[in-house]
Amino acid sequence: MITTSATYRSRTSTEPSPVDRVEPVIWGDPTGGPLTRDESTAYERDGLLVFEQLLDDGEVDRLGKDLQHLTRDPRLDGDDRVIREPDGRAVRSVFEVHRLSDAVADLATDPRLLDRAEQILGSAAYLHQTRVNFKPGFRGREFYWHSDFETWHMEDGMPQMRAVSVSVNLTPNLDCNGSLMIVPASHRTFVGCAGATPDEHFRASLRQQEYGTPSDEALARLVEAGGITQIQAPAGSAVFFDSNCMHGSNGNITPYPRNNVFLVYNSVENALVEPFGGTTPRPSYIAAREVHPLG
Ligand code: 6CS
Ligand code: FE
Repeated sequence: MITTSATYRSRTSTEPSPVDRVEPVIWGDPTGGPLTRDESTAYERDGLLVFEQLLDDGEVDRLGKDLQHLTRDPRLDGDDRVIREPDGRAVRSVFEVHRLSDAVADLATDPRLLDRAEQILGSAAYLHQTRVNFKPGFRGREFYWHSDFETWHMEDGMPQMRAVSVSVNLTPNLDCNGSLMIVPASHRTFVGCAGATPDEHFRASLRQQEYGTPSDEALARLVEAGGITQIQAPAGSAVFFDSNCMHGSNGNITPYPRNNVFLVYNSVENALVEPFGGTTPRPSYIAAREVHPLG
């Protein structure tokens, strides 16, 4: 089973009809561990799993200190890996953080993450993308609804739905501070989006995404079927979610920062090819084009 530009169509002049996922959700042995049978069943069904406080306070503090330094590091002034909010002030994201932080590099190969990811992917894994998304108190802006796979397929050339994101909470993710919202079971439907991808789209989309977002009708249909799970979990928790989950997060006007580090594990058998949307491949700090197996 390979996917072609005809399998999952998007970024067309009018919105294509949603299509059913053709790939498995768990590519490895669902009972082969470390995921329990119940966890595998839940991941197959919902496309997400939450492991509360997988990391201890000391590990979270080390990550937090490393990543906060990045926002003040003069060596990163003008670095394209640092994405600021649309108002140009607060830092919104820093990409390729596994190269900038030893704590994140260690986390990426931590068996508590990597072993689960490789079971889901059914193969060795490499890092497609790493980032820290800061959502500072008072000023953190929203991430509009989207499927990561839709972007990674169309703009990076990711062939199949065989990647898993792990979001590790560095601060408490509350109901009020812009915590991640995922539509359960949305990973089973590919929702194509209307609108041709602008050149160098990433320069705008990483600040505020307007292309590669579902229509109100398509989003409402997914939510009608699966609801919305708002991931409220303490610092140190890890959320595993399928590359094609529809997800987003609200802005943060509370005093409580919502900082999460994201590691995207891709199967070594799912290496990027030419973008299916026909655009120029995005830079490697957003989408790694060399495969370096982690195991
Ligand atoms: O385009 C991307 O790869 C990034 N954009 C979003 C909104 N989620 C995934 C990733 O951070
Ligand atoms: Fe995303």
